[in-house]
Amino acid sequence: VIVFSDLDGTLLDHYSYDFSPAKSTLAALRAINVPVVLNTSKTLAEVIDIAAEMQLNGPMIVENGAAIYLPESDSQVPPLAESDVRGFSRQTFTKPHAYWSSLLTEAPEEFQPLFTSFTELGIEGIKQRTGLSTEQASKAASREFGEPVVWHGNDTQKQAFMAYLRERGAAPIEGGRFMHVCGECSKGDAMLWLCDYYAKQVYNNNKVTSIALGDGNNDVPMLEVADYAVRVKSPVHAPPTLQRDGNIITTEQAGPAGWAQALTSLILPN
Ligand code: 2M8
Ligand code: MG
Ligand code: MG
Repeated sequence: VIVFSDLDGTLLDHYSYDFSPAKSTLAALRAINVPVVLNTSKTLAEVIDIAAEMQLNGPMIVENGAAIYLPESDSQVPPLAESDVRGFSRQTFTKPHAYWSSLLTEAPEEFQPLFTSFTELGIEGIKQRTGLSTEQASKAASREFGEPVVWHGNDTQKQAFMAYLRERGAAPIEGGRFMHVCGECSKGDAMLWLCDYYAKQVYNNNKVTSIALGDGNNDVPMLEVADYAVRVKSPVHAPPTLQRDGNIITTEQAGPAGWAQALTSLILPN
């Protein structure tokens, strides 16, 4: 079994970014050697800190499936294709940040007043929008792949903007607060890639059972294709709509408390 988890609104409280209600469950999963792979919109710089606090030292999926990073210190999982990237090996699934951010600066005049990119927001703007500290906000700003934007327009305008981006190879996806503009990567594709890698490289060709947990629309791609989908309740929006049949759990509690509750009932011995 491998657990794939979103952060904001899922393993981290939507408002406070606290994960203490999930601490004992994280420890219990560690004790039975079940990997917990963070699968998030956040950047590598942000995830490094959070993984350390959670005592997770395995692979992590960053920026909505844009890349997988594996610490070189992980002795269980063999290194990924690209080696020696600041202490990690890496597998990437999309073009770099400069490509997607110039797509935004070059977008037609009519769209420009309708959005503000992370680059335009700057550290102060990111802090205001997210409640992150200066240090955390500057780590959130260090995008390597996609570019988050704040959307100011209406829904019709949003559909037109997203269609414009899609025609140019982007696959925009909405997180809890921002629209993320990146290539055709997803949390689901990266998750399946990593399951396959574990099966071949770590588990002697035995199939991996995946459990995905998320609260938002950007989690749908992984919730659709995981063996078990856990929709963690959000205090701010309805649970994402899924097309799949079966093995869907919707938690009663929000955020990390719901996370812990679902994993306790799914895999931990009572
Ligand atoms: C952004 O991600 C969240 C994910 O749902 C969002 O779109 O609301 C990212 O910029 C991430 O890097 C940042 O940490 C987070 C902070 O709320 O916002
Ligand atoms: Mg989320
Ligand atoms: Mg603008």
